[in-house]
Amino acid sequence: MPVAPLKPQMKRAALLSLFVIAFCVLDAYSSPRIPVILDTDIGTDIDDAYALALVIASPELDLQGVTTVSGDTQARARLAAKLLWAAGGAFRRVPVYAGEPGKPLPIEQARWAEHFTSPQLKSEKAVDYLRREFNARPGKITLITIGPLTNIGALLKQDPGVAKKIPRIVMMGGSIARGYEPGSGPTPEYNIAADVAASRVVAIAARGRKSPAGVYSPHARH
Ligand SMILES: [Ca+2]
Repeated sequence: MPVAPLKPQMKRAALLSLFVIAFCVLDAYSSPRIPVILDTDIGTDIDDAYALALVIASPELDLQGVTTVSGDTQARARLAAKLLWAAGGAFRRVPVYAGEPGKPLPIEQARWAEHFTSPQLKSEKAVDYLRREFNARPGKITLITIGPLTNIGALLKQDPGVAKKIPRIVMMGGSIARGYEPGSGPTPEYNIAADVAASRVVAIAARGRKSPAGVYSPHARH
């Protein structure tokens, strides 16, 4: 089956995703096997699948779990789980947790994993998993977010004390110096604008931290 070429915006998003994860890898170079949790809205644009594939291919990262966010989170969880299953080995034991379902959105890739099931698909809610993990291993696990911040906002709202137990958040989010198009000004960036209330909770939690949440935006770097 022929693969349709990526739209320019999807290409940019894919490159951004690779950049974000690569930054995390470089930062972790002196400390191999950084434990990470990936929070993703995999399934709409292709960039999140690329990002998960890159995490899988990065021996510097020790993927603890995947949480899904936005729209049909169960379908997104099946996609992530099937990709991890295809990777084989220890990745078949990486747990995947769906977040609260949100407003229905097109998930073009969902058909690939429509009937997929595996023991790594967990029934525990994503926010409960995140709260349990960060409380069990304070200061140890880096959080990578490449979707709207709904799960993270809910986590910090339910348990504000968990913020100091997350050493770093590497986030795809924010438009600081320019927007999506050449010459455009700062634009409400999708992952931030998709859940402004949650983004605000995360930003407030990060304020004043010694190691604040990292926000890496391609628009700020062009
Ligand atoms: Ca995404």
